[in-house]
Amino acid sequence: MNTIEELKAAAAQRILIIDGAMGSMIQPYDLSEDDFRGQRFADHPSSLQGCNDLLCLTKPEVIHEVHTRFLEAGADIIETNTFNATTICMEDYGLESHVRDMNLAAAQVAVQACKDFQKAKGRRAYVAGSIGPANKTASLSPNVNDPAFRAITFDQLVVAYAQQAQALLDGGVDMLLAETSFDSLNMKAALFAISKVVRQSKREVPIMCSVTITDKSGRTLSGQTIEAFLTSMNHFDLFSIGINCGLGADEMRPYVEEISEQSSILTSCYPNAGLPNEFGGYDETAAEFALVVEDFLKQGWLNMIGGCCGTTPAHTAAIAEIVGRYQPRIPKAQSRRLRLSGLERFELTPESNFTMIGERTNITGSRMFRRLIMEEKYEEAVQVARNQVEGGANIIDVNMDDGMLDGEKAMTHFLNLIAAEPDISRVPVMLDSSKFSILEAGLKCLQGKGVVNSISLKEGEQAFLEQARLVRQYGAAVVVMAFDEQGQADSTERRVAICTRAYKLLTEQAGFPPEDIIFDPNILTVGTGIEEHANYAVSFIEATKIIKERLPHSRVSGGVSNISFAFRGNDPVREAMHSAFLYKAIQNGLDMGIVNAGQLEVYEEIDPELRTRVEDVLENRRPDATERLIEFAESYQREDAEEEDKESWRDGNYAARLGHALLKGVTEFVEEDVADALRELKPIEIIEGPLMDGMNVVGELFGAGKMFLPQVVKSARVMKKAVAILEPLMDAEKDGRTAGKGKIVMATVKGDVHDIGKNI
Ligand code: THG
Repeated sequence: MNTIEELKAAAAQRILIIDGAMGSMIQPYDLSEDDFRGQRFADHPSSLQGCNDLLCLTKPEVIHEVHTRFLEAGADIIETNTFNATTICMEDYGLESHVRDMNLAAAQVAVQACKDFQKAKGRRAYVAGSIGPANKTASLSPNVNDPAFRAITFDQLVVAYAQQAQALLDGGVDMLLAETSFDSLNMKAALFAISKVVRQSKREVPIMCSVTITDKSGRTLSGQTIEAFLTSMNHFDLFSIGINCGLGADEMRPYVEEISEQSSILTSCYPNAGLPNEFGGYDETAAEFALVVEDFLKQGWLNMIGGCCGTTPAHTAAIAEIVGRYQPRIPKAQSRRLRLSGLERFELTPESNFTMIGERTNITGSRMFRRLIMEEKYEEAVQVARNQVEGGANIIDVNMDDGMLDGEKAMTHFLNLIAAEPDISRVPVMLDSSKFSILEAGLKCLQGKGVVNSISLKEGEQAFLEQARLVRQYGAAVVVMAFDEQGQADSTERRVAICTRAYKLLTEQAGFPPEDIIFDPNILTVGTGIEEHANYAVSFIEATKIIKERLPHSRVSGGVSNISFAFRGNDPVREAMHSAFLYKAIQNGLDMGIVNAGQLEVYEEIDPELRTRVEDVLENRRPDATERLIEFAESYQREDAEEEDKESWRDGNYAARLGHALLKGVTEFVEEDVADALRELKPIEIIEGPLMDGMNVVGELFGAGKMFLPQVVKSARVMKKAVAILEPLMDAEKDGRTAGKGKIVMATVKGDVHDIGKNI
């Protein structure tokens, strides 16, 4: 049995115990500057007192003793004294060049302690090589004036973590524990480094991963929710995932529960001994600690339990006394779903209607965005991203492909900037480039789980597999374009054949889970007047349907605005084409699309004559379809030029205007229209009359698949705004008449699609 099998077997039998704090155990030894220095560092130019990681070299007997005390108290797993033993942290002491020795020595002393203990007591214990988060974060700028600045990069972290992991493994640790993650990008860099080192070592090593939540926001320091964190780490074949440090057990409770709920692997938890007192000390006694922790065990949330800051062998012993009474958690299989993350998780559920990917942050797809980037007007460029998210984009597509630009640099700079905007970075990023080096530069900036757009079989299987494996190591999902050595697929058969071939390669050879694969069967331009193009939309939709049937768990996406390039300059016609295309494509299984979020026409609202002519083109229904659309489009162009059509809805009565605003999600005129309505109706009558009428239309269209969820959410925003105006008026009316407001309690299943309705 290798270590993984051995530990898995043990964890299936019982809850394993992780040791307690190293730092607070070293303090009582009262070690002097000379003790820290020992002989080896007697002449070191700067002070070394307090550099605990150094003690494995200069006072190994102390560290051996601490390990032994935790083992005697009942620990199954002890952590090496290497939390800060990276070149990054050791720079503070000028000890970078001794990092390998520190880790080797720390591993050896811990392994020796386990061996000695086993000899004496006959019980096998394990050594986990501790890898801390480092003292610099890759996702946040320490400089308020320069939000794109980073004190450390992904690449620098990978080098440092790889060196540490290598030394720990060479020193003989049984497993690695990347812990106290306050920034998922740091953690992803650690896992990236570890996977490289472990692959080279040809050993199978259990890798544990642990996050920390530092305040009551329930988010990591870099802003991720627990769900988003779990999603960001999901690509890695971890032995266990859990939470430590930051909080005492009591405050950790909801997060422990969440991790337990949402992980398909073993879970761990090692809290501090309460919150620190005003002197930075920890007061929670072993008995108090055990009392809280016992409830976690009773709930069946954990497979491993231990202590972090301030916990002593007494705490370990208190845990050891109770663990035997409880069964270890049985990990739950999670459903196969595409899960992405920014600061928050984005999940495609079976109920997900349509996912919008904002297309505007693309310098090849927007003249404005291109100009802003070229002129380095990044602040305004960030605003473009924000507008997409506000317009309903669930993901934003970022493209910096231009011959005149350092694409890697621009991608990095822009992503670092939006990382500082929580209202933007809450959504996942889709990295869009035809250059793999730009995609890779982008991957190094995302703490969340993003999407690479795209890879293909253009350069053959080997390059495809290499890129896919790398994407996976960075922890992203992937868009695969229907492109192969012969070129772009434009028939249904070729579209399906290439996607099928890619699916097999990805799932069978690159270790890609099918739910992380998004196929793009090429949305190509129709209405060009070229006969070979006439069937492009039909074929895309046919291929979509077949792909969804034959390639389980995969998703289909496409660049929707491509379809209408032939009508450039005529936005009403283009929007009608997008909307009619989406209506059909979504019915046939299209899951997501790169679109101009916020500017999608509602299908039912398209002028019926225009719609017929558009659908004739899209569905390739008649040989003169394109001609007839062009003819009709000309009249549209004129109208559009007069800017008449767009605002004509403002001429209707207030009921019609409110109905229109609800349908289209226009919040701009709500005050005006509500004020008008108030001249004739009481507040409650406005809500029950024109507003509810409008929402009923929205509801019917949604039920019929003619509006998608993001559009409905925009309608709901209009409703909310109108009600917010009316509510105080109703309260004023009621004053003195009724005995106070009633309360409505609304409950839905957490995570269920109905939450949306409740929350808005
Ligand atoms: N598949 C995948 N990725 C893609 C595409 C795809 N990425 C790029 C593109 N296609 C999708 N994005 C856009 C973005 C903008 C436009 C079209 C597709 C667009 N722009 C206006 C135009 O060119 O007329 C620009 C108008 C302006 O300058 O403001 O239409 O298919 N995987």
